[in-house]
Amino acid sequence: MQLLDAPRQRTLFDALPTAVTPLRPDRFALDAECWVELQRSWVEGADALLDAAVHALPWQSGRRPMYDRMVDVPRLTAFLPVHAPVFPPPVRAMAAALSTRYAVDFDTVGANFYRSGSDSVAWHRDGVGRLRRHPLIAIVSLGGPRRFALRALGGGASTGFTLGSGDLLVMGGATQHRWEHTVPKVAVAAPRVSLSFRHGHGSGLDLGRAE
Ligand SMILES: O=C(O)CCC(=O)C(=O)O
Repeated sequence: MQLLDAPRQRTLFDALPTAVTPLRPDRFALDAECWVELQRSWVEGADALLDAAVHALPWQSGRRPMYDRMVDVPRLTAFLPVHAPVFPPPVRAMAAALSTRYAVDFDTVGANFYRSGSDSVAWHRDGVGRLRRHPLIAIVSLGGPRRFALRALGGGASTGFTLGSGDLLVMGGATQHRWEHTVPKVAVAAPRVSLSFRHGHGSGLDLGRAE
C-alpha cells in the first residue's frame, strides 16, 4: 500500500522537528549471555516522525497461511535500506549513532505499523539470529505505548517493557538464539510505528520473520 506520492513525502519529512539525543542506554541482563538495552525518550519529536512515517513509507499488507486458510498479517510492514531516500535525516542519524556505539553497520530498517490494539507481532526470534553469532537489533518506538515482551525459548514467564514514543530498545548478545519477543494485541492502543535497525544485510531483506 503506497499512501502518498513522492513530492508529498518530501514535504512531510522536510519539516520534521525530530532529533536524537546522546546515546546512553541502561543495560538489563536476560541471562549470562543475553541482554537488552533501553533508553527512554532517545528520539525527540517522535510523534512528528510517526505521522511522517505513517504517510510516507511504502507499507505492505501481508497474507499468511493459518491451518486451512489464508489470513492477514496483523500489521503493515516496510523493509528498506537505511539510506533509502524516503527516510529523513533523523533516521540516518539514528543509524549512525547506533553504528558508532555498537560497532556494526546498521544498514537496513524494518518498519512495523500497528494501526490499533488488534495489530501485533507473535512470539518470534529474528531470522538474522540464524545467520550471525551475536546479532544486534535496535528498535525505535514511535507513537502509542505498547508492551514489548521477551521470554526464554520454550516458553515460561515473560519479562519486558512498555515502550513509549521515542524510546530505544536494543537486543544483543545471544538473545536472538535463546529468547523470543512479541508485541501482543491489546484492547485499545493508539497507532504505533517501530523502526527495527539491523546490520549486515545490504539490500538482502529476507529476515525469516514470524508473523
Ligand atoms: O514492533 C516492535 O517493537 C517489534 C518488532 C519486531 O519484533 C521485529 O521487527 O522483529
